[in-house]
Amino acid sequence: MIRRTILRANVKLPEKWVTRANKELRGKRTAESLILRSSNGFDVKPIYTAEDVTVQPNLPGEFPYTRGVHATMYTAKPWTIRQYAGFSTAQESNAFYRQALENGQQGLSVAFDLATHRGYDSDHPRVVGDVGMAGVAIDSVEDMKVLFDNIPLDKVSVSMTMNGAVIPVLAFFAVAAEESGVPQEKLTGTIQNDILKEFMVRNTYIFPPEPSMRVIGDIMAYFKEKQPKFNSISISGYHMQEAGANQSLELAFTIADGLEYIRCAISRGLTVDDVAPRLSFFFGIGMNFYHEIAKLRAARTLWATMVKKYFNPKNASSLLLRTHTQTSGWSLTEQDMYNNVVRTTVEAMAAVMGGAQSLHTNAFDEAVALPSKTSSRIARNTQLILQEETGIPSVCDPWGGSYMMESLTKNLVDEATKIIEEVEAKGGMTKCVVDGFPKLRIEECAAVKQAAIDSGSETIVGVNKYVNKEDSKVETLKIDNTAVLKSQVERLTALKASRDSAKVEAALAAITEACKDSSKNILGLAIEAARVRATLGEITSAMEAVFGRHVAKSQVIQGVYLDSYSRGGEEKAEDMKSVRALVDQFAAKEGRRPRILVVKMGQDGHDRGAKVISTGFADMGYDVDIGPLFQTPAEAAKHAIEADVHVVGASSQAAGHRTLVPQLVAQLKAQGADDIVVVVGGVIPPEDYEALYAAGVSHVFGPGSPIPMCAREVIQTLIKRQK
Ligand code: SCD
Repeated sequence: MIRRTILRANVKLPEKWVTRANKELRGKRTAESLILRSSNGFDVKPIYTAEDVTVQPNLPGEFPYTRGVHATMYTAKPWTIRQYAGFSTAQESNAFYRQALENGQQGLSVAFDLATHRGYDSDHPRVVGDVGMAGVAIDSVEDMKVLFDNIPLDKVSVSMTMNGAVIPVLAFFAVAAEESGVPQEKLTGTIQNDILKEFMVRNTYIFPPEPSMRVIGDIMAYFKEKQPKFNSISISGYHMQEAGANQSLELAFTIADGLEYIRCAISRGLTVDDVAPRLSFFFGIGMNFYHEIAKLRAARTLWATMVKKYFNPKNASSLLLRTHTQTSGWSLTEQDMYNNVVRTTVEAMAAVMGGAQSLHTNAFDEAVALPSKTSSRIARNTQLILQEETGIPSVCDPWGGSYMMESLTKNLVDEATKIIEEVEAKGGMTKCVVDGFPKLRIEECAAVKQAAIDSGSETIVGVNKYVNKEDSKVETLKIDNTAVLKSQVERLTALKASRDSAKVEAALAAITEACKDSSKNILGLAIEAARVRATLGEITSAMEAVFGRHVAKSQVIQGVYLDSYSRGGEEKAEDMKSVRALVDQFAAKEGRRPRILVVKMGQDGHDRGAKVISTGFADMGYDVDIGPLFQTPAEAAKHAIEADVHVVGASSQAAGHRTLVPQLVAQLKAQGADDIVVVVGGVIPPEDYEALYAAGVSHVFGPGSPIPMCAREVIQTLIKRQK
């Protein structure tokens, strides 16, 4: 949210209330001016009455499940406390999981490092900066066995966030369980396996969209036969919200993705009832409290209604939208970091009041680093307190029947239905993802939101209002990337020396053949390969030989940042103008506009920051190039030189900057271009600033830096260099 709006024809306020409100307001403003325009585009009224409720919801456990998928909800079993974690080596992550389970965590949720996500073994030259950083490094079944050592996989359900390299990871998990005495049919848990949203926002894909959908079909078919208690996909809106989507877009694209996965299953000869009961969901929960509760209620309603309409299942379980939720990582701020505990608590309350099945609460320091022991404990305890101290779980759907909540839920259902119908009319989500329309809609939303924050029309306490002038440094967790890398490489070398290479080669060749022949199941063959100790990189390469590796195209959206920022008032519009004037001054002398290349190096695909910066800088008069994702420092330097840029802006969200940015500066120097200014932005802990400056970086912009301020500092540096 939110800006004031004027009364629209379809927004009615009760007359009696308007009279009373106007009297209270004593002419300073009108009752109608209290209506807010939500970021979803519909109006939020200051008062709701029975007249706003056109649909009375059914009971929890009844179609369309608006009030919950179970009749008893948390009164019989509260949501699962499932903290997403993983870092460094399998051994260190295993110790962390065991301690978390002892201290009240109820399910596991594994975070893999970016090398694993993208299907590279730890010794691959493209991943030096990524191994063990944003998650745990897994190269083979041996690592997976260490990861779950002494964790009973027949009792603890395990979620794994893996999409690109889903085949080798599932294969390693099945074999690790089997070798610890737990057969596949007993395994409970969830694999994220939601490739469509990867192409839209998260970017840890490996293969192009069509073969990626084939892989998903293989997994659904395999699970139906062999791993029936495992949820085959966690259809995720979370990453859309993190990338900037508002609730309507998040809802609509997520539900539309789900419909597409059912179609994918049907196209392989499965039925809706073979797969839909094991499809699960995942939504982000941000600071828009009422709307987030309404969103989960709307999601259940939409899913049940749409699945019934399009597939008419026989099994009622096919209609149930069961969902994991995570508090918003994007809402966390580096400034005045302890405020994040409060934000996470409010978001967690929205998740559970919305009836989520499972929840991850973010740690307060995740704006800049992986969570420390202390911040992880506070995050977990936030949920334990909600479960055991507040009484919140003692009532099913506590907001049910609220005039406001029922009205917001219906608005969201209506708004999302329109978008889903637009997607369906375009031929479904795979087609839309290929032509890029959902991605652009989300990026546009992100730019508008960032401009609203930068201009102050949307408040973030401690960032653009009530800024804390005192130093509030927080100790953060550091991963020694070089030590993890060394240990992984040693383990890989030992593994390769001890296995039967002829068996490995035969197993990999069978995978390659299966990729050419859709009657074969790739997952079944990957499990055979895992048994003989093929590595993650090898299994991926065996598939890549047929499928190829996907390369995405990047586009810069123009105009929306300027438009939204200027709405922050005259002072803000002037601010933008003064940056543009500096840009023009530079251009007049230089004979061309300042040119910036925005790069993402390593396997970090979080590109919201890069996209928003590109849009903002373009709106302030810069020429902007966006580099392709996943560049090495040498490739980024070459690109910068070829594009003849004045500045390279490296955006880093996954801790790779410590290794990759100094390499970028060195590469520019080595290629004779040390006149190119290097700036860095994103999730950069303050204690890393000095090392970056020492390496030759000119500016570091941490989370929450307003774009006009960044654009001004960069252009001032360029002007100084002109003299
Ligand atoms: C629950 N049960 C009940 C009940 N409540 N039965 C009767 N009455 C009630 N009131 C039953 C359920 O039916 C189920 O049994 C069992 O109890 C377990 O409950 P559940 O509700 O299914 O809970 P859980 O096992 O925890 O599963 C929750 C999901 C699952 C379905 C949502 O998919 C899940 O755990 N997802 C987590 C995904 C995750 O961790 N993602 C992290 C992503 P049956 O099964 O027999 O029916 C992180 C991420 O991407 C971060 C960002 C990034 O990396 O980019």
